Amino acid sequence: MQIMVNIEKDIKEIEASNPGETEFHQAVREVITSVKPLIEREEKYQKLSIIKRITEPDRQIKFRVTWKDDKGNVHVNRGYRVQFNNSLGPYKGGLRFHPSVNISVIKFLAFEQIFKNALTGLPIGGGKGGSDFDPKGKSDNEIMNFCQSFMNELYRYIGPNKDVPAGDIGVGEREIGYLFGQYKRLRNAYEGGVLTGKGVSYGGSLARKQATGYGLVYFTEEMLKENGLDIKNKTVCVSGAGNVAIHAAEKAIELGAHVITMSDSTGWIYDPQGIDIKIIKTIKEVNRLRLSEYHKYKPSSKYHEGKFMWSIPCEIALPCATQNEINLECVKNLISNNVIAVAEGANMPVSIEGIKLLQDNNILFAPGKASNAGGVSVSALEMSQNNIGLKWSFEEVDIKLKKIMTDIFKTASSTSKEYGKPSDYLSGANIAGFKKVADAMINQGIL
Ligand code: NDP
Ligand code: 2IT
Repeated sequence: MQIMVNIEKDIKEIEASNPGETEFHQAVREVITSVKPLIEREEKYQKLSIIKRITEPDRQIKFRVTWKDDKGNVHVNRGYRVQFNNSLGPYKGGLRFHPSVNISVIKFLAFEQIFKNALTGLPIGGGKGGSDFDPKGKSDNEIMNFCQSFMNELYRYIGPNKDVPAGDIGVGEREIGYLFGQYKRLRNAYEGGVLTGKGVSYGGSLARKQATGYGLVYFTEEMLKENGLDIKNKTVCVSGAGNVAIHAAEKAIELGAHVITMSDSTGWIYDPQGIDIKIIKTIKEVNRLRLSEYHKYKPSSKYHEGKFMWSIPCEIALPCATQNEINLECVKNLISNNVIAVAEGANMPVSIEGIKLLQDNNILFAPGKASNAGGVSVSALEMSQNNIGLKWSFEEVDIKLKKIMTDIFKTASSTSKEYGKPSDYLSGANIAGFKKVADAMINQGIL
């Protein structure tokens, strides 16, 4: 017997009790709408108020971060850690340092992380944190001061079996190093598994840096394969020029794709001859400069100031910058240029209306919580290596990553079929992730 559910009423109530949190509302709407067929199938989810429970974080921590710049001026930023759900393992998720960070952004990211982490099949719960601190233009010393002050407060709430942060926008190996150093000093203990994305010489996993971007391409390959297609010789547009974008482009090129765009927060480049990823690494990773520099190395390329609107024709789109970077207008540009697949490297880069238009036009769509899960997966492998005191080779980790991404794809695909929505990988991923977390919550009692 099918159960009557009023999903819209639940969503409206969640919106009303979290006023103004637009990104969080968007993530909740996307997940809750697509799990309707699951809620209708089994009475227990409604009876035990799972929607209300799963959308309310275990706790939300907000704190002051005071730090001194190189001129001696004192600054105050706000720090956050949202510990959303630990039914499957310790809270796990990155830290984002960006001026746009607020409680809504951190909650949406932590909420997505719960289901992403469930899909990996590894024992990790969902959390996220960060600060409205802007790392742009700051000296190394200022970054270190900020990270140390941030950890002076955060250390009380985290631990290898409690909550394990990692990187995200604005937080890479350098920042994780400073955060880890301060945690170690405050605890007077070497607890390697408290943070992931560490430098490889002190407990970091090989292939963690590459994992999100490579994993995105492994997932995309699987999705194309199921639909009789191949990434080889395809034209690919990538957005972003950070950790995820660089390694997605690198792997796509290695597999024979033709990557022709990348972007950053000030502009975008179009290189019809194909992006040279070595040049991008020199500009963004080594020198921390703007993408406009690329033209100096490759005069045949073109730099455009402003937001990338996905107006360059491509067959595969890999958005790897930030949330809502692909609005309806961008989707219309992609469709009019005959795109065949859009796979999310960033978290929630395509708006809800954008996803609908893509799916209505039968364009393959890979949802971020499935397709960008490679990073957190290798983070969990880093925790395992720290636990057992061993280090796996790059190849060993890469093979495990590929298998995890293939399994996530298979789960999303088979679940989409099981619930009557074949090739709707968004519904498949959301239902599979949600079911796993909800069932664990139910088994662990009313908490
Ligand atoms: P980085 O900080 O390394 O890179 C982010 C890139 O996106 C930069 O090129 C940045 O421009 C650009 N960007 C950031 N914000 C904006 C904005 N508001 N408008 C335009 N461009 C912007 O971050 P990551 O590569 O780590 O993260 C990218 C995305 O991937 C995020 O959505 C993140 O949540 C997601 N993600 C990251 C994972 C990871 O392991 N790192 C794992 C899974 C998902 P600029 O160079 O000018 O700063
Ligand atoms: O969004 C994400 O999955 C990340 N930023 C990575 C999280 C992690 O704990 O490695």
